[in-house]
Amino acid sequence: MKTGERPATTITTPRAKVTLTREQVISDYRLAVRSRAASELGRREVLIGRAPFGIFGDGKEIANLGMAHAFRPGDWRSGYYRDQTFMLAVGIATLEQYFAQLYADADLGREPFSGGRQMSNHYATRTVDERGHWRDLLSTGQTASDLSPVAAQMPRSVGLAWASKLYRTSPGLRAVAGGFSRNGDEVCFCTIGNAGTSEGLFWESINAAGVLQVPLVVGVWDDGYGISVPNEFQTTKGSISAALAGMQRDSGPGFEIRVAKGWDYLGLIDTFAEVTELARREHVPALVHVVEVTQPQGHSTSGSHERYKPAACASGWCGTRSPTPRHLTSTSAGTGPRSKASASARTRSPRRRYASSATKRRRSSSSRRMRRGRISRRRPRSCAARATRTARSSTRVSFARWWPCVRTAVQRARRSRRSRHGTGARTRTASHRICSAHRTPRRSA
Ligand SMILES: Cc1ncc(C[n+]2csc(CCOP(=O)(O)OP(=O)(O)O)c2C)c(N)n1
Ligand SMILES: [Mg+2]
Repeated sequence: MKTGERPATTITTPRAKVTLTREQVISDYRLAVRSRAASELGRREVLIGRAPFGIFGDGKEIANLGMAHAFRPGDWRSGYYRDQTFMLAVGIATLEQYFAQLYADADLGREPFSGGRQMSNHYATRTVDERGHWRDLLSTGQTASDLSPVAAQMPRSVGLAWASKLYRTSPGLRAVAGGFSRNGDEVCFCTIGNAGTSEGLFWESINAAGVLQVPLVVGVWDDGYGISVPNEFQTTKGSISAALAGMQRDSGPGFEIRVAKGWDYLGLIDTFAEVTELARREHVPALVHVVEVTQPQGHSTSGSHERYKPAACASGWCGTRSPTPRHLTSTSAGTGPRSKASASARTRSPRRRYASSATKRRRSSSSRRMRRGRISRRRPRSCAARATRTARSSTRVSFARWWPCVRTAVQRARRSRRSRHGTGARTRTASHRICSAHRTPRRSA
């Protein structure tokens, strides 16, 4: 752009020709930042004992947005716990509901997905109303209830996509399709993590979808790890798209397989739009392998990924670009994409990367201290200490101050939970019991 020239007000993606206005782009950016702030605040709420457990979608924001642009009312999602940005983008969830679920709020008005019975980031929409009558499933987006066993969403996503096929091809069904299907145009969007693709359910489902030729779009969010296990140790060729290459459709039926980068906003929108159009129009299944997504806070609130990932990965970069700006990754100080740490993480061999020399040094020093009886291996850190650490690392990035809407959501969810259970109720929650257990002094042998 030349100096003095007005910036373009729209941008069009190269292949699928999706046109985005400047307002749409800014609104996506805001949503990504809010979602990241919600993940950070969510973790903090768990570590200070206000919520029992958390698993979040940080690092997957842009991939989620890419998929959300292709989603239409009447479509289905069958996914896993990294889809909060998608759910916010397509309007199935709000930030208030997200925090209500984190606090396990039993009120269905506030936590409509499961009334506090599911883990965080587990969503669901209803197919029937209070009187047991079918709802109009074409007026809004739908999601099947999230399941905790890895890859359990896969067979169900094939079923949902197959339903579209049957509505299009079966005359008997077409006659009763009102409120369920418009000529079988509905697509099922399925999401799964890279490690989830090692499950048998994944392979059976992909094969079935390829044989049946159903409108299924699978997004694989690949952060390179399944908790602590890197791709090299569990996926043939270290890449699910490479392993599935033989399923790529050529002259005959098969899968449309694409690779996209988790930080490439326009590329993701373009890729998902293209394959979704194919799935909708011709019922060709597709898989988008989204690589270079990050996981800046680690797997869940039940662990510390600093213990098993190289420093660059644990800080959210892993030798790639972060899907949100650098200052938003709370622990990323000094480890940008071109830093020595990330460069060395890229070039190290898998086994060496798995246990870096820094990790080995730390392990051997802590085992020396353990032998001398200074620390005990299993001593749990107190919740208070963990909370202080988190609060300290977050002072640099004060999301709550920057993004009042996230703060309002968290406060509203807290307040309504308190008004229902009374202020003392928190002391009786599972989360508090967990925290008390952490505070219990450990007797060392
Ligand atoms: C059948 C089954 N085995 C193991 C687990 C424990 N588990 C939960 S998440 C997870 C790792 C999933 O990794 P990945 O699919 O890469 O998703 P990510 O969390 O990295 O996004 C494991 C092993 C489980 N929930 N279900
Ligand atoms: Mg993973």
